[in-house]
Amino acid sequence: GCDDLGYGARAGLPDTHPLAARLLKIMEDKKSNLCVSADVTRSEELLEIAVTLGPLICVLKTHVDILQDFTADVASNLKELAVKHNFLVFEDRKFADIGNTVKHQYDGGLYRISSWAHIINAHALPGPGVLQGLGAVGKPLGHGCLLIAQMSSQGSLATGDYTRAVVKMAEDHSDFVFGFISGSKISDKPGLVHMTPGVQMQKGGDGLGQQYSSPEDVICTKGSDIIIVGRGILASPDRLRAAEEYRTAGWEAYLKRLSQ
Ligand code: 5FU
Repeated sequence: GCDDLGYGARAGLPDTHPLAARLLKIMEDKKSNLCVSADVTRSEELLEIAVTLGPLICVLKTHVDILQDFTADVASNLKELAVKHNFLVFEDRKFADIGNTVKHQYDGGLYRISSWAHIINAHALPGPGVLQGLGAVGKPLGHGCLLIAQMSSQGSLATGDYTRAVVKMAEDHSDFVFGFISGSKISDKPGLVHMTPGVQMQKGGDGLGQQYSSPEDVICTKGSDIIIVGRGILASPDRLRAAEEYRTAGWEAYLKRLSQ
């Protein structure tokens, strides 16, 4: 509607986290609110997705712990491709432990996530300590965190009062948290970014609890900012064409929202 600022305008607001500003600017420049979820098990395929779909996306989302052949080179290649094609890398690690543990999980181990992922996410379940631990690592690096306020899966317990408490925790930690994983817009603060998984053109599910909504529904009706698409693109015989279809659908839904 008329009080609904565009991505570019939100990037320029004084309260917008620098990483959110960078993301919103990328979205405006590339006319893309598409995040591809690169849920593959071989590194070569992950990098191929980054090469071919990189120009169409604002964010590449990874689950690095499902790769069977991860090496430090994969991370550095991903970093280079993110620069080349101007997208951000989001490791969907869903941290959910005490601050001291998540600090090590973020910075160390085999994956050294903080050395290559611009964006991570966390459950609010442990309380603010999870953000203190992650922030100790991520803030000096200029990284940002999304809080999981809702989930796309059937029977999710992240609803109602829990979701409202997550919004408050995000707003209270705006030096590190720059948005949400949610099904819809849940905060009126224009600097916060909403990213929504469980997106496919066709409604339905996957038989393991996943539930899908369309790009139009997520962006235009629900007021979220970014569609996260995995199998809707990955299962297509022509991934490039499928990604272009999702990019267009997401962007047209955004333009429709702005014009309402
Ligand atoms: F937080 C969430 C959530 O609530 N639902 C999700 O589906 C994360 N996801 C991720 O988005 C999930 O782990 C997959 O990586 C991706 C959805 O993939 P799909 O193939 O589009 O169903």
